[in-house]
This record gives sequence, structure tokens and C-alpha cells, in this order.
Amino acid sequence: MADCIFCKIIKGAIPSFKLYESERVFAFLDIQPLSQGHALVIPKHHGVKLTDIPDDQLEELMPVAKKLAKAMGGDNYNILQNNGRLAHQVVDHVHFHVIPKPDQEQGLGISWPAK
Ligand code: DGP
Repeated sequence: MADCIFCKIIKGAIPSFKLYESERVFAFLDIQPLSQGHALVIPKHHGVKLTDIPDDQLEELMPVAKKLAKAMGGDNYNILQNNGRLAHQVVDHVHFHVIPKPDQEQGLGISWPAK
């Protein structure tokens, strides 16, 4: 979609720190991270809300979110997905937040970005 920020990121028209890309999925670091390694996993298919995305375009999203959560090296993380303004959705392209919750003393215990 022409005026969608995340569609522009997928196309490379807006720069991002890319973490993963496949035919249907794109993942990159959040520009306003809630913690180190806060990532966004998105379907390339444009849709505002989860219910707008066909099932076959969603199949890979959770496996990628799992991999990213694991790559952050932590046992503690949130995976969030907001739909609609009342639910705090700001960007109108479906996205899953992967937010590591590092141990305050040990940190992430890895170097980032993950190799
Ligand atoms: P939400 O409230 O769930 O719609 O979260 C939108 C997230 O998108 C927010 O954490 C900040 C992030 N974001 C917004 N614009 C950009 C951008 O241009 N680049 C990147 N990397 N992240 C963005």
C-alpha cells in the first residue's frame, strides 16, 4: 500500500535494521525499542488488523517470532500484537512485537545483533 510506513520498509524505501526476510515475512528492529532487541515481525501482505490477513500469510509469523525471541538469548520476553486505536495500534500494518525482558544484572548475555 503506497502510503504505509511498513510497506515502504519492506520495499527498502524507508531504511530499517532488517533481521529476517522471506517471501511472506519481514522482521526488523523497532525504532522506539522498549528494550534492547525489540523487534517487529510483519506479513508482507498489507492489512491493518490481524483479521484482515489471509491465514496462509500468517503461518510463518509465529515461527519467526519464536526464532527472534530465542536469538535474543532470553527466557523472558513479551510477544504483543495491537489491533485498533483503543488497543494502542499506531501503525496500520499488522505487526507482532517481540520484546526481550533481559535480566537486570546479566543483561541479554549475547552480542547483538545475533550472528
Ligand atoms: P503499535 O503501537 O503496536 O502500532 O507499534 C508501532 C511500533 O512501530 C512502535 O513501537 C514504533 C514502531 N515504528 C513506527 N515507525 C517506525 C519506523 O519507521 N521504523 C521502525 N523500525 N519502527 C517504527
